[in-house]
Amino acid sequence: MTTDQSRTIVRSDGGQDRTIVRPYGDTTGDGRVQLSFTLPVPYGSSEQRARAEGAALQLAAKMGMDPAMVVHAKGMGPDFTFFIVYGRVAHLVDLSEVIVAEREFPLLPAAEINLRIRSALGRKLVVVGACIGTDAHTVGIDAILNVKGHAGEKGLEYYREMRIVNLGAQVSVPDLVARARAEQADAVLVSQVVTQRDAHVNNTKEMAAAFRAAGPPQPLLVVGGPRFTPGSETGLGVDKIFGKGTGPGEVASYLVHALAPPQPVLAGTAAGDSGA
Ligand code: B12
Repeated sequence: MTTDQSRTIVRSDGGQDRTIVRPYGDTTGDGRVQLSFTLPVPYGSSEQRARAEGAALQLAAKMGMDPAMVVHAKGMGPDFTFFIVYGRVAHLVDLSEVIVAEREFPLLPAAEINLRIRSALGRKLVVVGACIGTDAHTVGIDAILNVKGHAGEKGLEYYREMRIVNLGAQVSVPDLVARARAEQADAVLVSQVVTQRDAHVNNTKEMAAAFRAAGPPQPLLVVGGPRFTPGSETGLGVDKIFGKGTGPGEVASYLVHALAPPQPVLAGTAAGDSGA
């Protein structure tokens, strides 16, 4: 069955799986989207306002919004204007072409994580964490490391078999490398939230290069922050990238996946653990 708003596939059981969808504003499939952006144009006099809104509409038209209307415009200082534009796009989304990256490791309960560390390392797994460069946004790294955790999940400090050293904000790369070596870190967890002028990318590359230059032993390098794209590890020279909405349990599971592989179970031994 085909409609002008979306293509649907009729299943043999009579149900419908929609594979082609369009954005929805007022009515289903009407193609309406909302876009916000800033232009370096003033929004002072009535003439400037008219020109600014015309500029916004020109951009919207070039992006394929037709019709489009400026639903909000606000001067940002004397030389800039922030806009919200609402309009229709003709583009279709094919859900069958959406690729969802699968996690390459299983999510494990805390008891199993502790057991894996004990069996594989025979000691605590050492994690050193920090916000590097000038970045002072510690809430994200604290959400992962602090015992209170994030969104109902306990942080890494909760895990009995992990030793966490949280260095806090604005740690320089040389200080991080020196401390990681002094603590004999198995993993270094770095947070980068500020992305202006690609600070997060540059700081991450600098950090990875510094650890490489320091020579072995190389800790596992894990970086996170809301504007990183998971999967971009190779270009940044690190082992793992985590993006927005990461939970501490996911990070703990990754750490044992990478550093504490499952050990062969010997006949006659029972694997039990009371918890974290
Ligand atoms: C709180 C906050 C602050 C606080 C920070 C307090 C603190 N101790 O952290 C204060 C007031 C100090 C601050 C200052 C500034 N801020 Co600020 N701040 C925010 C705000 C409102 C919330 C950030 C936050 O706490 N999020 C909650 C945490 C839990 O989320 P998260 O960081 O994304 O972390 C999660 C994941 O990303 C991931 N994760 C993060 N790190 C890591 C690390 C690892 C290893 C792993 C595995 C996962 C992981 O896991 C976490 C849990 O899911 C954001 C806007 C916003 N709504 O996001 C702006 C924001 C981040 N700030 C911004 C800016 C510009 C600044 C300032 C430059 C402002 C100024 N002109 O002074 C300064 C910079 C200070 C500095 N030197 O860094 C911009 C950044 C723009 C950009 N993209 O670069 C934002 C986006 C606001 C904005 N829209 O403009 N800020």
